[in-house]
Amino acid sequence: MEYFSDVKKINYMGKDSKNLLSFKHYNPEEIILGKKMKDHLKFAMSYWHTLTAGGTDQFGDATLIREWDNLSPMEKSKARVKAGFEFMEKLGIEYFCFHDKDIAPEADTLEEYFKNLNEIVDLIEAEMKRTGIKLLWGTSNMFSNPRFVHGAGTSCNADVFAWAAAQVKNALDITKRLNGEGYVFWGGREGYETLLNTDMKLELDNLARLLKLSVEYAKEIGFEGQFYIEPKPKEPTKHQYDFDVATVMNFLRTYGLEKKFKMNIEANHATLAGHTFQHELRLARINGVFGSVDANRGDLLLGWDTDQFPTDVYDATLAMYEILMAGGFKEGGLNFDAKVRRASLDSIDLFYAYIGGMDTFAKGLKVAAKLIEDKVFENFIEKRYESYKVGIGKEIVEEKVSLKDLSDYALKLKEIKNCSGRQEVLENILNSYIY
Ligand code: XUL
Ligand code: CO
Repeated sequence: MEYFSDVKKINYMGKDSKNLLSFKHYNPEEIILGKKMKDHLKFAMSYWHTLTAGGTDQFGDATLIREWDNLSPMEKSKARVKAGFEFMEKLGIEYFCFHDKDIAPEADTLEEYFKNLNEIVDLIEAEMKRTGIKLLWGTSNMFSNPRFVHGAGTSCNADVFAWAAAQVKNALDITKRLNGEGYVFWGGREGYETLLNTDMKLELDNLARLLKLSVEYAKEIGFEGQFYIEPKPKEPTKHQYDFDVATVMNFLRTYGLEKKFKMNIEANHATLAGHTFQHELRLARINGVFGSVDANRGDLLLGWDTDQFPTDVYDATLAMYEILMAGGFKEGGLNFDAKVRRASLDSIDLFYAYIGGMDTFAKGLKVAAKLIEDKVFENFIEKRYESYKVGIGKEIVEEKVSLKDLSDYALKLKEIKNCSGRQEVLENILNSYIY
């Protein structure tokens, strides 16, 4: 059965095409900086937003009607697998990401839940074999079920900690079985509502314990994929422990986990933390912890995690600039952690959304590659900091001077001359590359 029969394979038709079901910039086989566009971008479909989301929000019920809505829970899960692979094939998307809960119905007992999961994983495995589509990363949903009301690894209830451990164990088994390139921890409820009832130290220690146990188990089963933490400052909790890249790096270093994890950076989480997407990518890059990306965008006027599809070429260019400068994706990729608006009622809107996101990042990639080829920012930055290449600057960098040496040097200075930062002209140059 075909689930999206009104859509055929989406092809690249170039920027002047009027066909709304075509790519204007994403030309998968085109070579950019010596590599195919599709291998630079490694686009992935998010199972949850694409196949299970119904358009609910804090005030309203589901609005999005799908072919599989009226099926029994297991049949619905099977239909979603088929629809998901058809969707990815039609868009030429080669990766997907999922939470355990996205693919199979939960049950009263863990045993039954794992049985459901296994049955669906069989089907996913067969579809992966048929299509060559790969798993970018797996994860476990430890935030939706009421049992996680106080958190998962950070719950005050040790039984919940054990349940979470069981879910992670099973999700790691599945991810390994499906040759997943990575495994993500996003701590949706790993945070607090009020410190009046919270043992912050124990919660953080326990969160680290859960991560350590997971790393150990991965070793035991021979899972060699990359582990990621996905930072987010808040929502659903008032304060989430994985606040931003800097906070997560400090956490990992505190608990000796820094060599085991990289970052999965989401655009909308960065802005919620008061940073730009580029800032979070840059910080990860310069610290060697850049891993993967959840591409989306928020809405400045709303201020919560709206998870909209990325359409801003400026942001995508700067993101691709950081990604290329980090050496590009290795185990990671570009997962569209984005959903259509609840008024975008039809299945075809999913295609328009992905086409827009893919074209935006393809254009961003092309512009970023050109900027890097021409060393636009590198040359400027190199010149801006040239005082550290010679004389006193060189000695500072080589750590050959004491505070007293510097003081003696400064006392002899007659005048200090600063150069312009040239922000406006750099912005103009960036725009001229985009236009
Ligand atoms: C929530 C979010 C998650 C993670 C995976 O804001 O981004 O979907 O990406 O758990
Ligand atoms: Co995400």
